Amino acid sequence: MGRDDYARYATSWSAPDYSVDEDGKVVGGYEPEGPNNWGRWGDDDQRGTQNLIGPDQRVRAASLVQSGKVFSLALPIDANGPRFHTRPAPLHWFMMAGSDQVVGSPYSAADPDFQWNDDMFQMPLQGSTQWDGFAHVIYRDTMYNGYWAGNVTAFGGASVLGIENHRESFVGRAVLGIENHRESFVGRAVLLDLPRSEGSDPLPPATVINSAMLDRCAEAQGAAVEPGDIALIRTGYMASWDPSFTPDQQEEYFGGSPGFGVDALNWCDRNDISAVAADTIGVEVLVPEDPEDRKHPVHCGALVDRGLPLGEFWVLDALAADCAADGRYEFMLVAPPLNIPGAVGSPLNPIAIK
Ligand code: UVW
Repeated sequence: MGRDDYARYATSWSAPDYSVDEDGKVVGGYEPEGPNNWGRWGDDDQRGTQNLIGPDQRVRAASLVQSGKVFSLALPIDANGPRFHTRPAPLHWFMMAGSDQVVGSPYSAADPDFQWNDDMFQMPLQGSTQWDGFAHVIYRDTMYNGYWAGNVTAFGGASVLGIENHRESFVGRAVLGIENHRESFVGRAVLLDLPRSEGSDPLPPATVINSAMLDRCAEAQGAAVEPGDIALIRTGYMASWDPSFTPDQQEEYFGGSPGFGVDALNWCDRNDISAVAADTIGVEVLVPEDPEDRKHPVHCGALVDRGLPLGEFWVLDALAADCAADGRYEFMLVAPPLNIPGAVGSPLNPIAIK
């Protein structure tokens, strides 16, 4: 039993028409025909456009800190946040509570005056404010830079392209002597407040964001986009989320998300953008424009072809209000993922500092 064609399942199975080399890369299979970054930072690169941020960009970003204002761009992680119904709500429970010790537990015997609480948390890594890593999306069995989908298993996780490639590891620093350039997502960011420049807050459902709209917004804001910038895209759509939505209503809500059309990725290429984060479930417009194109063409074009990370469910309203008030849409962003080896994405608490 298995698959006899892309996206078709059958009781028969044919061997794929490609092979996989000793580096875990597909040979003779999918290769992007359009813009892509495969090989741009080496055949073994697993950081993609985050290579566009180095020490110089971070120094530039730090020079933008003027007022000392700090904005967390994360949702509270609870059952109320926007979340697709295939991704369960977070579970939060306690292994130990001080109240157990107050009423008498074995641990209160030795020192009845010392008590503590210990808790535990379980959640889908794609279930709140997050980064999509490159192993999140596969097209024709292939991921960014040509890595084979078989490198990610339920048992072993992502043996390539895991989110930990965006963190400087202890081994990297202390043993291999790698310089501290692998801490991704710390740099200069620019907020593009599209509802403000387009005169509709939120953007109407299913609005396709294209290059012209992004240029128009940057110009209206007087924002200079620089190579290596992380682009934060506000649509205003998150405000219409209702935690009491039924699964059908959730489908309808997410299925009308405004977001990037494929042309917006050309804007990212032209500006050497190092990552894109939005206040929607997928950055990408839903439903995508062209039914003949790949199912999620922006996910494929960004994560698979370009190695361009996507941030989803970022909370941008308070930051946008402050940017409108002081006219400064550029700031320093500190947004590293959690270091979960083998994970394909990560929740995080992005911090904008102005
Ligand atoms: C997919 O598109 C598969 O998921 P997400 O929007 O969470 O990246």
